[in-house]
Amino acid sequence: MKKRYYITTPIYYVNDNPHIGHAYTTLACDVLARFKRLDDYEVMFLTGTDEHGQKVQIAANKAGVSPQEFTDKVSKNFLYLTEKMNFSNDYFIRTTEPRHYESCQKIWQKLMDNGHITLSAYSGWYSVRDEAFFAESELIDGKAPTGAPVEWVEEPSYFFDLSKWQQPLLDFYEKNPDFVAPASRFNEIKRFVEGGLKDLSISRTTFDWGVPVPGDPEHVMYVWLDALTNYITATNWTEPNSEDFKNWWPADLHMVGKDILRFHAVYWPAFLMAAELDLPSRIFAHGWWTNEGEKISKSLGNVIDPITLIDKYGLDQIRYFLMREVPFGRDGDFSQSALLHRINSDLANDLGNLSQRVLSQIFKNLDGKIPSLPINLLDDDASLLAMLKELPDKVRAQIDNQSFHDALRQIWNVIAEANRYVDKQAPWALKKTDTDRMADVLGVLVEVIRCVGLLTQPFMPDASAKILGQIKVNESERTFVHLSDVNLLSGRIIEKPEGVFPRHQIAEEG
Ligand code: ME8
Repeated sequence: MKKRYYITTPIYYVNDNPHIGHAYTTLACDVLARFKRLDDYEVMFLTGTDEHGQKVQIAANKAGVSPQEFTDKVSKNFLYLTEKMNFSNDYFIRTTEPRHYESCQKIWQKLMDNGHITLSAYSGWYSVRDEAFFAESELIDGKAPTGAPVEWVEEPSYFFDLSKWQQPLLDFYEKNPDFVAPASRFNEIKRFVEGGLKDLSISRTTFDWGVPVPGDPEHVMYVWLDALTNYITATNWTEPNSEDFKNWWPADLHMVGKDILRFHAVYWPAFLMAAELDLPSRIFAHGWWTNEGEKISKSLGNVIDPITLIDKYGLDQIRYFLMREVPFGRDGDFSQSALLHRINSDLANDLGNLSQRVLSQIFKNLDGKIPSLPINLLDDDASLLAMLKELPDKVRAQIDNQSFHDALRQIWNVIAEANRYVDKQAPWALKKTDTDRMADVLGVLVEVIRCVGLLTQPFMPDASAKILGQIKVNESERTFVHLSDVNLLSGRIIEKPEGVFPRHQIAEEG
C-alpha cells in the first residue's frame, strides 16, 4: 500500500482579490504535494474558499447582490489563480457546499452531545476584518492587535468550553514537539495557552450568512468553527464508514500564514479533541510578504497581483523566486530587483547556461548522442557524482521540514559545482585533443542535468519538463525512483537544444 499524505491550505476569504500572499501559501503546498507524489506517495492536496461570515456578508451588501451570488462570482477568482499558478490541488472546497453544512452540523452536534457547548450571551469586542473576538485587555488604542477596528457586540451566543482544554492542549504540545513549526511560533502558542483560555463564543445572531446551528437556526455558527471544519469535510466524514475519512484523516500538514496560527494550533485542536477526532500531525506558519518594505494592503494600493507578475516574467520564474528568496517561515520583502536577480543569475545563468552549454556540445560534437558515464572516473568526476548522489536525501529532508529555500539551495550548490566542473574540464577544448574524455565529461554533466531536472519538478513543473524533454527523459521516467538510474539516457539522441530561461533586461525596468 502506498504511503499517504494529506496537505491543506487555508481557505481564503472571498471578499478580497487573490494576491501574492494567497498564491504563496498555496504554492508551498503545491511544491510539497508534487514532491510527495514524485516520491511515491498518494496525495490529497486541498485548497478552497471561506465563504461565510460577517465580512463576506458586508462585501456582498456593498456589491448589491446576495451573499450566494457574490461568493459564486468571487470564488472563481481564486479558482482562476490555482489554474494560472499551475497548482495541482486535488480538490477546491467551498464552504457553501451542501456537504460542508452537514459536516459543520455534525461536528457541532458532537461537541453538544459531549457536553462542550452551552447557551449564554456574549458581550465584548468583535473585529469583522479578523473575524475574531477580543477582550478589553487585548485591545491596543481601541483596536484589535492587528490594527483592525472592533465593534461592541451583545447577543445571545453558544459557547465552547475552551477554558477546559488548556491542560490537554499543553500535554499534547509536550508529547508532539513538531506539532507547530517554526519552533519560535510554537513557543508563542504555548505561552498563549499557558496564560489561560477563555470559553469561546461560537455562534452569532446579528447576521445570518453562515451555517445554521442545529436545533436553533436563529444562530449561525462562528465562521472559524465553520471554516476549520472544511479540512474534514473534504474527507467525506459525514458519510457512514467513509473510506476517504479513514484514508486521509488526520491531515499530515495544515499550512497557514502566521496571522491565523492561533486558530489552527489552539482552537482547532481543542474542537477536535472535544469531538473525539484525531489531531493533524503538523501546522506550519509561514511569514508575511511586504512590498518594497511596506505592508501589503488595499488601502496603500500596493497589492501585488500574481497574475501580472506571471504574465511579465513567466510562471516558473515566479514560483522559483517565491520559494527561493525568503527562508520559509520568515517574513520577506518583495522587491523587483531581487526578482530580476534571481531570474537572471540563478535561472538564466546557473541552470539555463549549464543545460544549454552541455546540450549544445552533445548536439554538435557527438551527433546528438547522449554519452554514458565514464568507466574510469577521474577524481573530479567522482566528487561531482558523489555530491549528486547525496542530493535527493538532502532535498527530501529539507522538504519534510518545509525548508523550501534550503532544498533549492542544495540543488543550486550542485549546479554551481557542475558549472565549475565544466569550466575546469573545458570539454570544448577536449574536442580537439581527447574526444573520449570530452564524451566522459559530457556524460557526467548530462547526469547532473537529469537529476537536477527531476528534483526541480515540484518547484518549476514546466521548465523542468522542458529540460527533461530535451535530454529525452520519458514521462514515465520522471518519478524519484529513477534518480538512481544512472546511464538511463546513454545512446538517446537529442535535438538542437533551446534555452529554457530567458534573461530579463534590468535596464528596461528603470
Ligand atoms: O484568514 N504574506 O483567509 P484570508 C503571506 N479564511 N501570506 C499572506 C499574506 C501576505 N502578505 N496575506 C495573506 C483567512 N496571506 C481565513 C482562513 S482557514 C480554515 C480560514 C495568506 O483570505 C496567508 O496564508 O484572510 C494567510 O494565512 C492567508 O492568506 C489568510 O487568508
